Amino acid sequence: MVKHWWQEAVVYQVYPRSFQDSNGDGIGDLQGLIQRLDYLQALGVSVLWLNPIYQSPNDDNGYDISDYTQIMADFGTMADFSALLTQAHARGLKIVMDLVVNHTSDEHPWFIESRKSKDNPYRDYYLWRDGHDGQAPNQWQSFFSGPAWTYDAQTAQYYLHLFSKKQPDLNWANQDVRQAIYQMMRGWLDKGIDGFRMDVINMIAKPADLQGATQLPRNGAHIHEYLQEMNREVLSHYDMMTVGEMDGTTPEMALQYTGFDTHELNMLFQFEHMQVDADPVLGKWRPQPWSLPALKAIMSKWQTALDGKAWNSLYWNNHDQPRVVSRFGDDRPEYRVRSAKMLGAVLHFMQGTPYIYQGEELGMTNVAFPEISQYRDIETLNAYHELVDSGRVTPQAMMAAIHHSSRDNARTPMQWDATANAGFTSGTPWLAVNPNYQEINAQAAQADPDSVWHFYQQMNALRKQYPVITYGHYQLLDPEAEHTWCYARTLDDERLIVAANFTATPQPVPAAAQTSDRQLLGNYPATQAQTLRPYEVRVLFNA
Ligand code: TEU
Ligand code: CA
Repeated sequence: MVKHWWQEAVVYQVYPRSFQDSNGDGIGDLQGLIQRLDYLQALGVSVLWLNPIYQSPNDDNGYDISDYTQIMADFGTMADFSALLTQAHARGLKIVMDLVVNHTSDEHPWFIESRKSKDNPYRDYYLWRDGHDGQAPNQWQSFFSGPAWTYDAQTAQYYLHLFSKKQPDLNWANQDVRQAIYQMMRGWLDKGIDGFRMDVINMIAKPADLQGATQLPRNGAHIHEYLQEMNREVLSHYDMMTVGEMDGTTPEMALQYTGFDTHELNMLFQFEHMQVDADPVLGKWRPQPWSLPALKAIMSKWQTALDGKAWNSLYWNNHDQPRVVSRFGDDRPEYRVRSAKMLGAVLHFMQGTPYIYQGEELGMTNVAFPEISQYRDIETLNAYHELVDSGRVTPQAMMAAIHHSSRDNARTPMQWDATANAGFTSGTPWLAVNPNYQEINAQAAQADPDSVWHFYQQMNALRKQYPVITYGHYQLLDPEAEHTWCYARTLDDERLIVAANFTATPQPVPAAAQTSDRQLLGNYPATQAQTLRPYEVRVLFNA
């Protein structure tokens, strides 16, 4: 069996803007993160993935980079970054940076040059096309609402941007672009970072005939060529981990992108399970009820298809997604802690590397700000204006959808304690704190042995002790059951059974979990009783 350190890791995702402010300006920063490293070490995670911390005008909170070699002034300096790296490594924590190279900011020097003239040496760093009859080159709509092309009067051409118009797409067909990116990557790796999470990396390869294309570009013809080149020129020279963000990939594609012997990436984030509650047309802005058999089928398909050939990344939420306890669990006070633990266990006992998004270990919930003016996320604000101003969605329905789906659900500041602004800042936070911080916060959770925090800590500790948690084969045992999820993991003579109740009503214990196996972990006192209590999870072990 092939084994790598990143298969045995637990990754903790830090959204630096919302993690810890150290200087009272209301924005989280690197010194704040350094202050919290002991907390992360105590939780027992092994890798920190930081959302982008490079220089940026923050049209999309750092995903619009104007200088890849500088730290965003709001977050600190390069000296702060070096201190973070040293202090993290001293605690056994690796650092993974976000790599955003599908696009840059329109304020990046490359784009400032590129837009100057058609014969500028940087012109071909981006994707410029003529319009026809005063119209954009094609009908593509950006992910952040409105056309994916913006007209630039200076040279009378349009440039492509799959995201905001301040995020022009790079032209990966240009080998100078690729070499410049590889050089930048080497710079960070030589500084000592331990890996990259690669933003929308399966969108970098655009079709040769951009104008004629009808579908937004994903998994384009040259994508494997580019990733293999990147691997050859950069990745293979370092002891590092990579995870590609890849919406629109299937397990079959993952075998090529992340196969143990394909020399591309180590892991990818698939999105199929993030779509179980979306409308076919309006997507997340018209949330739909979701079904547990559908969720189980997706996760189980990935488990089975990759086993022995590639490696899953396991996540329930991140900075773009709603909080999992509000989405797949039950965030009412009586069930929040139980359902958050149940979801944690169901995810962490599957095969793959688990990713914890900041605050998930506290059971942090979605937020429901009453006014659109309280939101900061560009995707949310643009969608509100597009759908409400055109009359397609009522303001009430849109606010309800935002409360369910907005990216700001995940971005409210980390809840550290019950003092003003949850201990996140002494100033005014850039995005308001969730009003439930007096009850839900790290200090309270660390003081309570029954908290979600201690449960996550226990899972992290068990992973180090039982190889079956990392390497065991997965088998779904109750595909049809509507309210429970039961699966097995096996490795040599070791077997784990996980049985979970996804509802607030008692459910029969799935047949496979009716054993005398020892309970390794649970969110109720252990019992042989034949019912799973509300949101109960049992992890049973036999060797
Ligand atoms: O997200 C990619 C992406 O596809 C998002 O638009 C996603 O579909 C959406 O947020 C879910 O509603 C990545 C980053 O994670 C995101 O934060 C950035 O805004 C985006 O790329 C552009 O860089
Ligand atoms: Ca700050």
